[in-house]
Formats: sequence, structure tokens, C-alpha cells
Amino acid sequence: MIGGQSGWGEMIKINQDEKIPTALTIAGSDSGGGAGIQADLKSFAAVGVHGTSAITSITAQNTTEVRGTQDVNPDIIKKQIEAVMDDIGIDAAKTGMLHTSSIIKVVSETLENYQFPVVIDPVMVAKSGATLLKEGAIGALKTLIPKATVVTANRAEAEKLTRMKVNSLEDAKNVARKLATFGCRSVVVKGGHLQAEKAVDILYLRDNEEMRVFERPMLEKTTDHGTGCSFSASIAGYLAKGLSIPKAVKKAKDLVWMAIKYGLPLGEGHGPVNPLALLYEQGEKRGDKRKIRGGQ
Ligand code: PXL
Repeated sequence: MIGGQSGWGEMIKINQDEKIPTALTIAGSDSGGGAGIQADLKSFAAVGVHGTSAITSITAQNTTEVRGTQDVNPDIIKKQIEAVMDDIGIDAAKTGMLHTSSIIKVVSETLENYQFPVVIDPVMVAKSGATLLKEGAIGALKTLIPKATVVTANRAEAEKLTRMKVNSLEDAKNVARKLATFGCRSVVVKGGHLQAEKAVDILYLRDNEEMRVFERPMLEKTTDHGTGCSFSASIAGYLAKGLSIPKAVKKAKDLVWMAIKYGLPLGEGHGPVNPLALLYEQGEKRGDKRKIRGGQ
């Protein structure tokens, strides 16, 4: 155990004899620090797992625009995953931006060798509207879905993958069932504005054909860049710690809600979410002097 007399010291207990849970993000880099691997690594830290990364693409990005993208060579993507697995180990992984069919193919082939749970966030466009998945790569993305323990799709992504329309809660449930037929264990359809003043997410569990609904009051805030990344990464983090799928999804939703509420009003566009807000709040409750930064 480490720690001293201060709030943080009393709160964080690290037993180095216990197994340290580890999670991997296979995703793109956002130079603005709002989404992508930057959001994922913060979320892993907030959940209390060691975060590792396999970078698939580098985006030159801020809160308003993506100025350029450079894909990483598929061979190096594979080597990043293997290097982490062979030495550190991986308890759970998530995928984010997988720009092209060849990137999806190498990720799919590499993951085939491993058993850990995988959360697939079928990222297609950035908050600023830039394309993060090439038009011709949707078919390849569908072939990755059977590897998923959880797929987290927003409305637009769910519609593209299933060619169905989502205009109501009932539609969201139907689309979740449809996505599950692609072969994944569970599906979250992130409802966003489906119901007035509520952020509603649907979780469908294929094993027992169970549908769960998670609700939170809608936050009308623009500090939401990286919301989807932070959500899928924290689900992966909680799965790495051994939580069940429904518990992981519920806790991830709580984390993301706080991350938006206390998001960082930076830049002219959508400000970065603040996945560490949950930790700061816990610290404040325990008398830590640090205050939550970000919008109130
Ligand atoms: O939120 C999806 C996303 C994923 N990955 C990268 C991004 C974004 C959104 O901007 O930049 C790298």
C-alpha cells in the first residue's frame, strides 16, 4: 500500500501484491486530447486499471476540426498489440477509430489469437463532422463485430450498420437486437436525444435475450468531445476489473455523465470531456483540497 496523511493518500490504496488489471485501447490519437486514445487512457486511469495503447491513426485535431490523418502501418498496429500482450498482459480491450479495411483486418486477425473481452466502438465520424472510417470499410467493420463482448453504437452508427432507422426507444431496442445477430455478446445503443430531457441507453444481452434501459438527465453542455471514447473505454476498464457486462455499462454511464458535466471548456468547439471528474469528486468528498475543474 502507498499513501500518506493527505486525502489522496488515504483514498488510493495500491496493493502491489495483487494482480493489477490492465486494459488496451486500439484507437486513433486526437492531438487535442479530447477523444481517441487520450480520452481512453484517462478513462482507464479513472476506473483504476493500467492503460496501454495500440495507435491506429494519428489525427491533427482540435475542438473544431480534423486537419489531417496519418494511418499507422498495419504491421506496427499488430506489433503494438502483441508487445503489450506478450509482456504486460491484457484483461480487456476496446477498439475506437479503425480508419480503413486493412486496419480492421489486421486488428481482427490479431484479436483472433486472444480470449480477453473486447468492446467495439464503431467510430465513424468525429464530433466536428470529419470522417474517421472510410466509406468502403463498413463491411469490414461488420466482420469484426462477432469478436465483441459489447458493441457501443450511437444512433447514426447503429443505423449505418443495420440499415434500419432509429426514431424511438422501440426502434433502438429493435436495432440492438439486430446488431446482436451479427454475433456479438451484447449491444449498447446510445439513445442521446431519443426522449426529451433524458439520455437513454439500451443494453441488449444476447445470452439471455435481456433488454435493460439506463437513464440519466440530459446535460445540455458542449463539453462532450470524447464522450463515446470515454464510454467504451470505461466499459473495457470495468470488464478488466471483472465486472459483469450490465454493471460495467452502468458504471461507465455514471462516469461519462460526470465527465460531461465537469467537461473542460477549452477551444472554440466541443470541449474535451473530463473522465477524471469522478475521481476528483470522490477526492473532494474525502476532503481533498483539489476542486473539480471544468464547467459547472
Ligand atoms: O469520438 C470518436 C473519435 C474517436 N477517435 C478519434 C477521434 C474521435 C472524435 O473526434 O478524434 C481519434
